[in-house]
Amino acid sequence: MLTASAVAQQAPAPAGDIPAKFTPPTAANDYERREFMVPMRDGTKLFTVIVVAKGAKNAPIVLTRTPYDAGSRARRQDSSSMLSTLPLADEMFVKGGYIRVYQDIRGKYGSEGDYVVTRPVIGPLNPTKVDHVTDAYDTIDWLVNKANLPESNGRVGMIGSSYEGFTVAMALLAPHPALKVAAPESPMIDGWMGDDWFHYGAFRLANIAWLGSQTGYKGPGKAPPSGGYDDYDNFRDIGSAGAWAEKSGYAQLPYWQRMVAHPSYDGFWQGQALDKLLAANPSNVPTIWEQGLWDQEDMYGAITAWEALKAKGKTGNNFLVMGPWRHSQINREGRSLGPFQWDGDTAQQFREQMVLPLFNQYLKDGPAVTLPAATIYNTGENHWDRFATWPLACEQGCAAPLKPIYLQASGGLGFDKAGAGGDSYVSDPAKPVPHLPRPVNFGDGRWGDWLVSDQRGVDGRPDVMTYETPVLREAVRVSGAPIADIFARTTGTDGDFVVKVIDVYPDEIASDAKMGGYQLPISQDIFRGRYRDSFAKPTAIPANKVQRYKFRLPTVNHVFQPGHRIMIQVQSSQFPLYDRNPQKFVSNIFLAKKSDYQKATVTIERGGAAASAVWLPVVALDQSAAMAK
Ligand code: PG9
Repeated sequence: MLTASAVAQQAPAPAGDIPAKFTPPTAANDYERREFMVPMRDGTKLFTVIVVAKGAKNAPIVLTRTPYDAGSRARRQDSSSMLSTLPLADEMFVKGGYIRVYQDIRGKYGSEGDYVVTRPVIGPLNPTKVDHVTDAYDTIDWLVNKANLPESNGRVGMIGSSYEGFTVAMALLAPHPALKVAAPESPMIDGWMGDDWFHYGAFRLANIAWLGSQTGYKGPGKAPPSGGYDDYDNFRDIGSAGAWAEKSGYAQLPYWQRMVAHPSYDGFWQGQALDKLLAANPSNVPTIWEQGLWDQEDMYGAITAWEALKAKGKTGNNFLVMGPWRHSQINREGRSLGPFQWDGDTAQQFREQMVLPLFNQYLKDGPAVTLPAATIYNTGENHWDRFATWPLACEQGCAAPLKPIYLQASGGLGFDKAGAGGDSYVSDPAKPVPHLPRPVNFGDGRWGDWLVSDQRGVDGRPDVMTYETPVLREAVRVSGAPIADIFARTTGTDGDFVVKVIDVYPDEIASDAKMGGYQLPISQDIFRGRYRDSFAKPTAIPANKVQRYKFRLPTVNHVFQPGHRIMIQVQSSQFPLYDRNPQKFVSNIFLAKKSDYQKATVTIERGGAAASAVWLPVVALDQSAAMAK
């Protein structure tokens, strides 16, 4: 029998069970994870994680600059294997012997300095001496210094999606000589025109929570609660976006205040439009721009940036890839989107067959790659198209012009202009058209796929005008950006126009019954009527006078198959994705009062001199001549 004191000697009461320092063993790891505070030219230090295989020599570097926590971006899970440690999208780089670097941008997570949302370039909108151009430059300069990273071969590629894609695009404005290749993926390029914050002036309530979590805190944050489960009710009942922000605490956030101060496309937005900045500073860095065809967040940026550089003569080193993806899906699996199945893992195909060979060529002297100018998934035939030149049809300067498909009487749609007439509906801000079947909770998991959601959810509402062709006997191929061209009058003095191009599936599909009659939107956007003459200077719509609303829709590369129909839907709200237009002209819709919201009768004109149409990029079915060899 042990005495009580003998027991105490064998198991002394500890001071606490948590040691001052616990270090999991790393000796068995096949990599090293190093963390540095990398100094920028203004003395600010940025938290930088380097993951390098043990024994690496003469290895190229892939850099991502992120506002989303470099420490956790560089850790899929704890593992002794570099392949398992880094995210799925890095597997190809690990297998290829790359050094992987993630860095917190200034002011976020482990980095010092001030965080400014999508910090503009140095100049009138950024009076400091630093921006993402200089921070990327200084980081690359530090990374290629052998004293800091002896295993490197002195060459760097940048990659990243969305905000991270924005930081890649910024680095291209004055690239460090060691930046040899870049992959901006669904980058935020123009926050007003068609990426995260507005689309042609309509404000995207769907992204507002991002501001709360991202700018409410330096580190991980969460958005303030928005109220009940149905965000349709939450945002409608309070009135304007400004009233909602006041109630939810967002009004304290400087970026929100800037947004409210700049509802129009004034110098604040124009000065940050990266497509214009890139065109003014076209780089020679080979760049592969990636964009999802159903990107619910940054649908505008990559293609616009690619076009802007193409217009500056950047062809041999400026590539576009558009896949059948939602936002940032290229970092994950790309076999499907909503109910649609693609030909294999299209995201992996992008990563391994397009990005990796380009990176290998410029970072490792790999074989020369023959990437076509534009590689775009054909969403009607389910395969990639590799275009030597693109778009195939456009307003000016393409092999084919756009072809108008006209809204016709009795819900008809056709390539022939019909006689004059109109269709009226009451657009009621008290009952806006939901973008998804209610209840709509922004966190309910439907956000990612919503752009492929079945539009029968709203078809048939009295405030949604639906026009469709007869059943197609022959396939119709569209390849380019459609242009909505709506002639309308309203009893209000402001108003929104949502236009959707839809592929209507046959009523019966034997192999997949639930797809029968599916209304698949292939392109859609919203336009805030007050901007019909100028994005910078909104004007009231003259009540009851026909006005023209002409705007470009997102790019398509699609084939409407025989047995399908082409459909166009027009409506005046899409809520709570977009804030409601009061339909009475007020100077700033963010600050509209509840009493400003009023019903309006909207009439869509058809035929004659006011023939509402969508100009479609219709081209011949056989496009073999346009394909890259
Ligand atoms: N779409 C997100 C975003 C980018 C830029 C500004 C604000 C939000 C993102 O996914 O990063």
